[in-house]
Amino acid sequence: MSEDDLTAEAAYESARARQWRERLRGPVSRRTLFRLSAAGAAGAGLGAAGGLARPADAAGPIVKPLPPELFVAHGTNAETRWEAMRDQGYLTPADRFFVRNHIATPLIDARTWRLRLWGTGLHGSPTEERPVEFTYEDLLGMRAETITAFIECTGNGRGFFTSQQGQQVSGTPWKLGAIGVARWRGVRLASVLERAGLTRHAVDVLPRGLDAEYVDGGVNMGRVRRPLPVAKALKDVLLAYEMNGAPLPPDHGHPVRLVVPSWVGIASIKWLGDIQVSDQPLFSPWNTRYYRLFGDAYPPEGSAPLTRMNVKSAFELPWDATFPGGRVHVLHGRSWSGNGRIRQVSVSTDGGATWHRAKLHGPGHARAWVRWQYPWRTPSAPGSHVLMARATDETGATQPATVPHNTLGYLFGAVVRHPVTIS
Ligand SMILES: Nc1nc2c(c(=O)[nH]1)N[C@H]1C(S)=C(S)[C@@H](COP(=O)(O)O)O[C@H]1N2
Ligand SMILES: [Mo]
Repeated sequence: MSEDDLTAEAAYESARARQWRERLRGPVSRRTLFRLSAAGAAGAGLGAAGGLARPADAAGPIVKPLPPELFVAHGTNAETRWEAMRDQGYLTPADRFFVRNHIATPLIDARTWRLRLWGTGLHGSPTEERPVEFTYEDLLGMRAETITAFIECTGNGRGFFTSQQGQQVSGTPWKLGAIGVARWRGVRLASVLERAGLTRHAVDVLPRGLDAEYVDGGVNMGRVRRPLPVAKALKDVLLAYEMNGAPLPPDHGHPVRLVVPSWVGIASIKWLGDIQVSDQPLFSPWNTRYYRLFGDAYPPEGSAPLTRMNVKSAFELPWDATFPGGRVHVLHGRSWSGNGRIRQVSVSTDGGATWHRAKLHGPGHARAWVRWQYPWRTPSAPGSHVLMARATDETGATQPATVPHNTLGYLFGAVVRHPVTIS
């Protein structure tokens, strides 16, 4: 099967990409385009006819400081160092919350920002040119709701496909730091959809970011957007304008982002600009060519689009941590699952030969993580050891020893082997 036939949707996407390239050669000169993209606003001059907000001026890929003791930088992305969570409470502070940017953080003025809803799933089928609009003030004036939830990149743990399983995958080689838990405050997407005139026939919503268009391998995929079924949109999705009690920072979606609890991070669209609401199923590259499982274990068009995250655990330790021998050292960590609460965590300090129950403590929100600890009597002789943590959630889902390969390296849910040294 040729790549063109991957799926009907993929063929549609590549046809659209071709049309896009043809448009680029049209009225707007290459020079102008270069200037626009240099400003992080490629396509602003082309998209204007659509009546959508122009992508805002971009800053660097990431605006906030990324001190090396808090983050590991990966190009336009940065992962939290787990040791930076050791002295923290339940939540991940914004200064150490991981950042996953397809392109770059745009700076958007909340005063001129508008959320635009349009499509055949709304009464009167408002068009993209004449959408239903909400200002930032409009949203602040609606009933607020607060939820504690993780946002986790679908590729969190991707690096372990290679380091533990010897497999090639593409994408950012995260360890386990592409997750954070925050208290998000905002308005329910359900309330906004209702006000905009949601019909009984709506099936999908397609939220889209205001960051620049994403180009992959020379193909312009358009702005970051991923369809969400109406059922999930109405269930527990938030349009968040606050993170941990402060206005949403630029890198995390200012002025408004989606928070789609328990689901793959890509669903939680940042810098939200518009939402198409449709009475037909919607597609974008983010539910056709990305965020499905591809590879020998999966059908050629990939698995179904990914939704819930899986079970994972991490120690609040540096990679290759060093301990003095012959003492009791309390190991701390956190475990989480997109299926709900964590029921049990076991720790092995001998590479998986024996397992011991960890003690769970503090809150264990269904859509976030639980903290745990285990007192380890360190061996007296110097040497290398492997620590492992394995969680089981309320549905009985647990962490296996290995996971089947997928080419994009998503959902690495196997037990991670954490190397430490006794000095
Ligand atoms: N507009 C937009 N939304 C986006 C992204 C993006 O690049 N652009 N990245 C997505 C991905 S892949 C993830 S994992 C989360 C990361 O959220 P964070 O950067 O606040 O941690 O945002 C999602 N929302
Ligand atoms: Mo992600």
